[in-house]
Amino acid sequence: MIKLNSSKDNELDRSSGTLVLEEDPQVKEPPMYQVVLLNDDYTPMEFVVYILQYIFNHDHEKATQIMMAVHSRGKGVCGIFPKEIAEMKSHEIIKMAQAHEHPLMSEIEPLTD
Ligand code: TYC
Repeated sequence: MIKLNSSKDNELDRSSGTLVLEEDPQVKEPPMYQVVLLNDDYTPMEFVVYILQYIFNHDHEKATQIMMAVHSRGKGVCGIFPKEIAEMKSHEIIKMAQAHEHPLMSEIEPLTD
């Protein structure tokens, strides 16, 4: 068995036959962020569905499901990305909403693992 280890150098645990490799910081995954959509009383449902298809490539059924979850629960996750991409997509939602004079809002939240 091979285990990844962030603190120790490579070592072999002979009793269990486990090779413990030092983690390479260059191959560590970036911290991930959720793009969250917030409900409001004015943005048309079809506009939200359109945004979810256009910015997140969700199909119409998935986009409708996310929109309805946000509509009934107050907020919901549109997707999970590295921080810079999550920020870009969240800004894109707000820009498109403003361009159409809808109050639709989005934020990003770090994913704690
Ligand atoms: N609540 C809105 C309506 O009834 C629809 C809506 C859904 C708005 C999701 C924002 O993030 C949202 N027209």
